[in-house]
Parts: sequence; structure tokens; C-alpha cells
Amino acid sequence: MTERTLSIIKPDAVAKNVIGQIVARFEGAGLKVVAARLTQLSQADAEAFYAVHKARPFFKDLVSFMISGPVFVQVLEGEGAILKNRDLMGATDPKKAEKGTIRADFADSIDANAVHGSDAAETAANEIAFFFPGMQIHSR
Ligand code: RTP
Ligand code: MG
Repeated sequence: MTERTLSIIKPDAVAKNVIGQIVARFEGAGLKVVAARLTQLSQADAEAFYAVHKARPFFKDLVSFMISGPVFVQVLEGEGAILKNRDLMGATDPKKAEKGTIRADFADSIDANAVHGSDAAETAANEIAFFFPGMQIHSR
């Protein structure tokens, strides 16, 4: 099934100047970028985006990391895009991420872990609407 998912290249990976290398992984796996922008999240944006984690002990660190520099936000489209993106990303903790995954190759720590990806159909729809509200996104 053709799906859409939200991907964020996080501040650590943007600072390392590897946006292109990460997008190439998506493209190499057959995912297409159908919307994209570089943006600086405010504290309120980051808190709202990661609201599901509000009660978790890592929430404060997560929010301060996500606002520490610009992020590159994209909508990826393709067959099974949600799971495909999660597979390309690798495990949350780069030490546990499989060889050849984005987090194994580009992430430094569980906090600075290079990428975000939606984890299910419902969160993908909500996250796409969060970053690209009311926008007509064209398939390609
Ligand atoms: P993401 O939402 O960013 O794609 O990451 P994920 O699904 O792999 O992991 P999730 O459980 O949703 O956690 C969101 C982010 O919070 C940080 N985290 N820290 N110290 C910890 O135990 C811990 N657990 C999660 C990570 O930066 C993770 O990406
Ligand atoms: Mg998550």
C-alpha cells in the first residue's frame, strides 16, 4: 500500500551536513520526498510534537535537543513507507541499531539520534498535518 510518513532529520545530523546522505538512503529504498522544509522548532513546537512523551523522564532533554538547531522535515511517500522508514532508521539507541542503518551510521547517542520517523498510520497523518497544515501535497 502506498503510504506517507513524516521524517525529521534532527539537529545533530543537520549540523553534520549529512542531509543529502540521509535523503539518498530514503531515495535508494524507493521512498520519494513529496514535501520538505528546513525549520527551527520553538520550545512550544517541540513540546507539542512530542506530547506523547510528556510524562517520560527524557522529555526535557528531548525538547531541548530538538530546538538546539534547525531540523529538516520531510514527507516521504512509497510502498509501506512507515515501516520502510523505521527500518532504514534503525533502533532508537544507535548502539543497538543494525549496521548500515541511518542511526548506526550517523547518530551519536540516544538523544542525538539523527532522525525521527512516524511509528504508525495514525501518528503519520497527525505529524504530517502538524508540519504541513492544510497543504496540498502532490504524489510523484
Ligand atoms: P523518534 O520518535 O524520534 O523517531 O524516536 P523513536 O520512535 O525511535 O523513539 P521514541 O520512543 O519515540 O522516543 C523519542 C525520542 O526520545 C529519546 N529517548 N530517549 N533516554 C531514553 O531512554 C530515551 N528514550 C527515548 C530519543 O531521542 C528518541 O528518538
Ligand atoms: Mg517515536
